[in-house]
Amino acid sequence: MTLTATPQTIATETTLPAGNARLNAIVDDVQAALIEVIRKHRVTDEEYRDATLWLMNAGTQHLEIPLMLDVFLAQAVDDLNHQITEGTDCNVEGPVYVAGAPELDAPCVLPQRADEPGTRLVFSGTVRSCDGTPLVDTLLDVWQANGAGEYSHFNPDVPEYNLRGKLRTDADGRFEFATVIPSEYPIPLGGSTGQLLAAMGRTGIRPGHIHFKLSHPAAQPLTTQIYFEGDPYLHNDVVGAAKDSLVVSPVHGVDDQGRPAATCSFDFFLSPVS
Ligand code: MBD
Ligand code: FE
Repeated sequence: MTLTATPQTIATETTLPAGNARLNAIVDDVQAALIEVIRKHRVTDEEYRDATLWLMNAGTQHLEIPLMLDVFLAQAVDDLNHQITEGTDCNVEGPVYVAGAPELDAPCVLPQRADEPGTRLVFSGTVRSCDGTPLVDTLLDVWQANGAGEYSHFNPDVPEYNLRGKLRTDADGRFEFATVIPSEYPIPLGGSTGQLLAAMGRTGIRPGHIHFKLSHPAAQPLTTQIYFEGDPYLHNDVVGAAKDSLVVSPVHGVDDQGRPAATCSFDFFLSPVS
């Protein structure tokens, strides 16, 4: 008798009525999609074992699984769940958000060192509802890397809460804070995600960006990121998250001490609570 390599149908266990039907359907589809990949690329025993080891290693590294999922899947989930036609586009939260950033009073300056790497930047703008009404007292939770691509809490040399802070819009819905322009940024590449990207020949770089979480009682919360015109990685983002609608054009000049400095502005529009 000759054995054929005809794919067998998947032998799945029968499921009990108490099982979660949605979970069942999703896990079945994930399994079917991966089996499709295995068949399409004729995955070998050795490759299967390598993948198992790679995942096992990732699981032993702090924050490596969330980083890996954010690199490959987060923007798809984000886009699907925020298909809002009005309002500012959303963008992935990413793995480096830290709760508990200090609340800043006007004039707001994101916590930073005297010699913080990066061009000085004053970022201003407004927060409005989609009909244009200023949203007074909107909370903006802001976090970013510096001009050397370093985030606090993820780089041992950077002080806690460096370039992280919370501020509020004023009576006209305006906000303003002083910071530095974040540079293009290699995601943390020291673990399994970096190992995979390097093996694939990818550089693992994101365009420079500032993260925002905006909240106001009369509006839907918004998590997004702002990018900078001219950044060479805008269309070559390892996470595939950068969107044209979220790009600002900084105006370059000098500050009152003659140092290079820039300004930029962005108006956020929040969707009404449904
Ligand atoms: C980041 O800083 C980030 O913003 C995303 C989305 C993924 C990895 C690192
Ligand atoms: Fe980031």
